[in-house]
Amino acid sequence: MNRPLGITVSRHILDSQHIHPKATGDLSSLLIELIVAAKTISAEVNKAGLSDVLGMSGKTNIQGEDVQKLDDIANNIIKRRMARCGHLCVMTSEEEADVIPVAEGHEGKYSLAFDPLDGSSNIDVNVSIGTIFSVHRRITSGGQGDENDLLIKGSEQVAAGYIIYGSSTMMVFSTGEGVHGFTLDPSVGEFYLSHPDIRMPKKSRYFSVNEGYTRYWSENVRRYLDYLKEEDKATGRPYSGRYIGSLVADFHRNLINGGIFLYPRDTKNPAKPVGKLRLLYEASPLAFLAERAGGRAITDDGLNILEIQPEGLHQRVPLIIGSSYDVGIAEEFLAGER
Ligand code: AHM
Ligand code: MG
Repeated sequence: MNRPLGITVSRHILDSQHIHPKATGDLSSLLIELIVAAKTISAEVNKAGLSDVLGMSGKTNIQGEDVQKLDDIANNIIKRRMARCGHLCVMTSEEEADVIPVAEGHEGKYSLAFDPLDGSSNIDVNVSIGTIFSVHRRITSGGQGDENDLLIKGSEQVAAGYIIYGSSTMMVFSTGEGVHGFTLDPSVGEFYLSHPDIRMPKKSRYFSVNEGYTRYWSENVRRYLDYLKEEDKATGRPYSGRYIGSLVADFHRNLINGGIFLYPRDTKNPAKPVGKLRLLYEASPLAFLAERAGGRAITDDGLNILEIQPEGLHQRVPLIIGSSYDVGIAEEFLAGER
């Protein structure tokens, strides 16, 4: 059977690079190397039940969370490969307290923030998980980089994206112009363009939030949730709830079908005063994709996620992200205007 000739992700990256006459190809090489890491993680995730990689690693990360073995494996795969790619000066990962240096003599002009395996609680039960990444241009000059190359506003990202290990493995990313999705053909070991120029529907019928925490939210957030459960005048039905508990998977569904995801701040628990999700390698890269696809991302006090100046590698932010119309309505509730 003759299959249509698909556009590989490497072809797509190189073609996009040619649009920019001044591009050196460094970002393209960086992304191509990251794709190899993604394929390696995908292979590990796909055979997880067969090898001894499920369960806890026995370690605790900087966030005080138990590190699963697959978290640890994915972290090492990205860190080892990317440290020698020649285009990075420093990295940060959800699983490491301090910055991760690159290999001596392999320093380059970008920095990388990543969550190696997001949605850890779903690892052992065969539910979609993902890898999230964010690339910035370094601001220090020469040699090894430092924290300053990572503590940069999300609006300055030069590339961001995720890999979702779901019913198929997909990579979705943007280098600033458009958001494109590529599906891994495991029989060939290659990602092919399957979702060119993804646009997030303006208005949605879905909301994603962990409602178990309702009692910890502000009055305004609770009123917004009540609004979502009222009958919509146009459809005669309330919004539908969809929550997987893997940010990548919840975001991916909302990106394709439209939807709003919320992880508001916990107002009653002093240990979690600003929500759960991390700015540098969860909120900011997904906010970059949302905006490039026509959506929006704000905090629960109305700040644009991409305009927050990061103060720490593992800083947390309340996150509201999704279809532009719905984020707009949420914003009005959060400001007490409705
Ligand atoms: P993780 O990076 O340790 O997996 O934590 C982040 C995950 C997100 O994928 C998801 O949106 C959220 O935590 C779910 O948290 P909760 O179980 O509190 O609803
Ligand atoms: Mg995470």
